[in-house]
Amino acid sequence: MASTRPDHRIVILTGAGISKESGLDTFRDADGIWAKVRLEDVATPEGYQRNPRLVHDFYNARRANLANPSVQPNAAHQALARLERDWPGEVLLVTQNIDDLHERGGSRNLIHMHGELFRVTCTACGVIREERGEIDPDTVCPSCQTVGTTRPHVVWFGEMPLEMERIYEALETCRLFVSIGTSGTVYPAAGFVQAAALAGASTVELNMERSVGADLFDEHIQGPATETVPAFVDRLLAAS
Ligand code: BJW
Repeated sequence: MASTRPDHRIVILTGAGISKESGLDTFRDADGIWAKVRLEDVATPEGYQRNPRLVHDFYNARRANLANPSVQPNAAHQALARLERDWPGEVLLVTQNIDDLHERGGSRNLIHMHGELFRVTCTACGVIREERGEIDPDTVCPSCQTVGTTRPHVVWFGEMPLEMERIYEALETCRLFVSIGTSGTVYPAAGFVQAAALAGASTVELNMERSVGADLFDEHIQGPATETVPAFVDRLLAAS
C-alpha cells in the first residue's frame, strides 16, 4: 500500500458482505436475496408499479428482520467507527447497504447511497420520514394526506443513487479507497475504484472472495469482514 499521511482523506465503500455476519443476507451469494426473489419484481420502479403490495411485503419483512434484537453491528462495523474516530484525517463511509448497522456501530460521516430501510418517502409531496413498521398500498402520507404514495426510501435499478456529487468529490481527493463486502457488480458503486485510482489513490479490496473487479485494486485481502476489517484498521492506525 502506498504511504498514507494522517491528514489524508480515506473513502470506504461497503456492501452487503459487511452485514452478513450480523445475520443479514447478501444479494448474490448462493443463499442470497436474489436466490429467493426476482430483482425485477422487488427492486425496480416497473416491478413496484406492477405490484406495489409485493414490494411493500418484501421491504416490510426486511424492516422487521432488521428490528430483530439479534441483528447487531459486528466487529467490522465497529472497527470502521474506530477508524473514523482515531484517524486524524477525514474518513468518509459510503455504504450501499440500507441497514442502519454502521450508525449503530458508531459511524457518523456516512452516506447511504442506496437509501435507508427505516425511512419512507412520499412520491406526492416528497417528504422523507422515519418508518419502523409496515406500509402498504393504502398507507396515508402524514404530511400531505395522500393515499398510496408512500414508498420505501431505497434506490432501485434505473434510479439515481443518492449524494453522487459529494461521493465523486471525495473520490477525486482521497488518498486511499477501500472496498469492503461488495461483489462489485452494481454501478455506479462498482466504478468508484477506477475514479479513485485515476485521482492517484491507493486502492484495497476486503472481501470474502475476489470480486468481479478485484484486478482493479492494488491490494486484495480475502476473508470474513469481522476478521479482516479490524486487522486492517489496526494496520492503518499503527501507520498514522
Ligand atoms: C463477505 C462476507 C463476509 C459475504 N465478509 N465479505 C449495464 C452496464 C453497466 C451498468 C448498467 C447496465 N445496465 C444497467 C446498469 C445500471 C445499474 C447496474 O449497475 N446494473 C448492473 C446489474 C449491471 N445500476 C443502476 O441502475 C443504479 N443507478 C444508476 O446507475 O443510475 C445512473 C447513474 C450513472 C452514473 C452515475 C450516477 C447514476 C442503481 C442501482 C440500485 C441498486 N439497488 C439495490 C437494491 C437497494 C435496496 C435494497 O437493499 O433492497 O442495491 S440492488 C442490490 O445490489 C443493493 C445493493 O446495495 C447492491 C450491491 O450489492 P452488494 O452490496 O455488492 O451485495 P452482493 O450480494 O452482490 O455482494 C456481497 C459480497 O460480499 C460478495 O462478494 C460476497 O463474497 C461478500 N461477502 N459474506 C466479507 N462475511
